[in-house]
Amino acid sequence: MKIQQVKNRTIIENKFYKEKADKLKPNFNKNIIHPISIIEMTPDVNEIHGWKSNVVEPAADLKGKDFGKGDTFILDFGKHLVGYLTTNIKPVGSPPDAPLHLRLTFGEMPVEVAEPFSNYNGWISSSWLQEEMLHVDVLPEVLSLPRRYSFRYVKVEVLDTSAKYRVSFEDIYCNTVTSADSKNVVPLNSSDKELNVIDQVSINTLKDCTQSVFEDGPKRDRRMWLGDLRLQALANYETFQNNDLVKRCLYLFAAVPNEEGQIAANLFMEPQLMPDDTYLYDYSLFFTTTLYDYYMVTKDLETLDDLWPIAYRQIELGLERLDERNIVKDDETWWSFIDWNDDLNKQAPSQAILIYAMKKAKKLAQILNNKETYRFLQKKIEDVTESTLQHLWDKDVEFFVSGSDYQVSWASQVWMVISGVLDQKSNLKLMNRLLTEKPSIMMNTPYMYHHLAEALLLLGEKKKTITIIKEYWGGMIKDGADTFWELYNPSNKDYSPYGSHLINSYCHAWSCTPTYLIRKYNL
Ligand code: RAM
Repeated sequence: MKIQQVKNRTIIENKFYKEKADKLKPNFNKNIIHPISIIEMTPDVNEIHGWKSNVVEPAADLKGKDFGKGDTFILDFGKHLVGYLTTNIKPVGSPPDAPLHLRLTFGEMPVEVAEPFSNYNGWISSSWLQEEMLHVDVLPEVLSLPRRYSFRYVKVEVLDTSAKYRVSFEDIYCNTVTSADSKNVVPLNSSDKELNVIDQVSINTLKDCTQSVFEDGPKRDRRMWLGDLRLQALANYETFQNNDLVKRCLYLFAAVPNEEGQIAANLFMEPQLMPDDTYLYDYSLFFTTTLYDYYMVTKDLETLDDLWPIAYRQIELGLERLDERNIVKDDETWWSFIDWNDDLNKQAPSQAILIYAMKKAKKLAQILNNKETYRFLQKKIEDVTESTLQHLWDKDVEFFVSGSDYQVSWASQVWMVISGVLDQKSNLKLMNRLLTEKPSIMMNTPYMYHHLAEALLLLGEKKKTITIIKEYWGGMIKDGADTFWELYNPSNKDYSPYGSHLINSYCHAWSCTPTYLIRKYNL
């Protein structure tokens, strides 16, 4: 696994862009949600991660109960929520002669409240695990937790009261937050019930990730990544139509490039706008394509005009990585994301993404009547496409190959189809070969599955896509998802690139696209 730390970098802040973004800060919609049930988690090998939740009694029954040292209960709020928890705690018995010591654990999935977090041994920070230990000195108390949590389940553990008093939890609720407005969503009303459910779960996923910016996941990383933004924006156009938020996010990314003009892979919003020191070859290029998508939906020429220089700069930087053959250089110094898969070679999919981005940029140049750039891109696209076919297409295996080992992966074929280097007939043949040959370098994320689905839809393969959507995203629902997950490998459901599924995000932006695929392509 690679961690990028760029030393001595300079950020060139663009105040004009930043001010435009600031003016577009969204309003939040809030809602108070109470838990539905008190549950218990029981081990079950047939359930994902080995845990099944069983209802013990309605959450309303909590009111008559009191708890002392060592007592625990788990609440199920019935659906995934993002927001702030409040509970009204009262003492029962003698006057409280010692503080109340509590632990609260929040879980998007049963496993997070069923297994101790001390089991976690992954390589990213354990501080992402959602847990709160606190002392309450004065009772009664209306306790409102300052941190925002992303959860469906809450485990309450009374670590201690005293021998003389116990506590009751009179009320517990979550104040949910999102800047998405559900009133804007037109119901799908498909005759296919399964697609309606998948559409709704996609919308719930997008809603919970839509905050002051489009976040990747409200549990983790709680920040905006360009690859996620691109897909969220597409799903958003078909649903919440929060187009000003897409605009805000584009200006935010544009406001803090490095000294070369490269846009960072992700941004922090607090304590002030700050780019991460991670730069991904593919994500930077997606700035240009996200601007293209935004313009096509909104026809907002002013924004296109403003952002075109920095959007075009990403293409120039992408082209700088080409070797003398016009092939993206593959070495140890770069990181292109593509998918979570340590065995995946990124060269061919990155080459395809460069071509895809150049094609979008060419259209933008045409819209802006920038003839010189248009002609330049036209020629470049031809040259790079020709080189791709010459050096990366293997006539014998009839697949695109990547890297010095000539690797055949799903990602390379899918991206080459999306970029349109072959004609439609050959693309169709390639996708059919891919689906029957099933190369061993598979896909691990809904992010990559989205691209598989989109590649098929670009070829008009609706039936095959519906099957994939039902098997893959529908599979998550069967495994308990009420928002879609960051990672899902149906043949290894414990998969995590971080070393433990406890830390995976179970409401993840890049997973929200079935609503886009279903609505955009009339599935
Ligand atoms: C992870 C997150 C995020 C993604 C990056 C590349 O940190 O899942 O969504 O964009 O990886």
